[in-house]
Amino acid sequence: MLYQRLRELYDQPFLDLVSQARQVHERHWPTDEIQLCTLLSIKTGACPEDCKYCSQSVHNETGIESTDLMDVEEVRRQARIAKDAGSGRFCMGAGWREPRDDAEFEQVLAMVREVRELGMEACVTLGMLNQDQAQRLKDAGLTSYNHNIDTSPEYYDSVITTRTFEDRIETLRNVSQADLKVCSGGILGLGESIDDRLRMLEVLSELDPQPESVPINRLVPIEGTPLEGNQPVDAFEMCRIIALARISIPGARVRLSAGREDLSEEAQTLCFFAGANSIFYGERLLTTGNVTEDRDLSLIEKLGLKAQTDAREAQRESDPEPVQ
Ligand code: SAM
Ligand code: DTB
Ligand code: SF4
Repeated sequence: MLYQRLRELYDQPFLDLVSQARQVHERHWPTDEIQLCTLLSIKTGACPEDCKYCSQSVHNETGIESTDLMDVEEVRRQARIAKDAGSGRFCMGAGWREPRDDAEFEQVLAMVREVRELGMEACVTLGMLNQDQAQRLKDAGLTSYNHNIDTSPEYYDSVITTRTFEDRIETLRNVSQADLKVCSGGILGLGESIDDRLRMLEVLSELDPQPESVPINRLVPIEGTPLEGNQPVDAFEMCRIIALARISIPGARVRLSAGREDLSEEAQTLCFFAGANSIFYGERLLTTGNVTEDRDLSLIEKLGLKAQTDAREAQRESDPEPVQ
């Protein structure tokens, strides 16, 4: 969807925007269902990239402990625990610029196979990917590859300088060419303008094919990063962007991602109403905490939602109708 149209939608009164997003949501998705995704950091820290928000970059002095790549057995154990706790998707993240074609990549392929064997959706985020690597992940049974564009092309250089926006798009192209689904979204609260947020959604919605899932993260400010003192993103702002993501990418799972810990249950509910139908579930994200499972399950129950626990694709209209 083009910037101008996104701007018009955005400039409406809040409730009008949310109401339109809800209509789109109702046409494309079951309204009582939420996807629960569990994150696991399979290799933490010592990352050469200079992403200004990230605890894992060597350029930031955050004091997190770096780890080697996790054993396949341990990943299997964690995935099993996640499945037993009701999670339907297992997302594994590595603090890499890109994977090398070595034994460690083989190890990641083995992790993907294990997760798929448990009947969960499997997603990995390993940094930049070439076509051959994408194909090997596809062959191992990977459901989706996460690679966020993070922000607008214009603001990108203010956040990351060690690789370009175009590099990110190329990885997404390689992922799609291997017939893998794309999971791509961004972060709010980096110091970007509203225009940047809309441009980010313009780029995401113009991807062909559109992403299968769109994580909208709210910056988790991390001590020792250049963004540690950033102002928290207002819940209504978060909700507006979720509504726009729902309208412009109707067939995607829109994920209310990092930064839920200090959003009230009411604010999260508003985000669900505006089209978010996925969350990160489990007490940890990658290097920071998350809402506890008990609290999430209690909110899900209060709202009469049910977790989508199997690996099927949710029903959606194959031919999305544009919002007038
Ligand atoms: N190294 C890989 C990469 O950057 O593609 C994968 C891991 S990286 C941590 C995955 C995504 O998590 C980032 O693109 C960013 O959108 C999100 N993220 C990282 N740190 C964050 C933070 N402090 N707050 C919110 N989102 C964050
Ligand atoms: C995404 O969009 N958000 C996740 C996942 N994809 C890999 C990561 C959130 C990280 C939050 C900060 C941390 O725990 O280090
Ligand atoms: Fe490395 Fe990914 Fe963190 Fe950037 S976001 S520093 S690439 S782990």
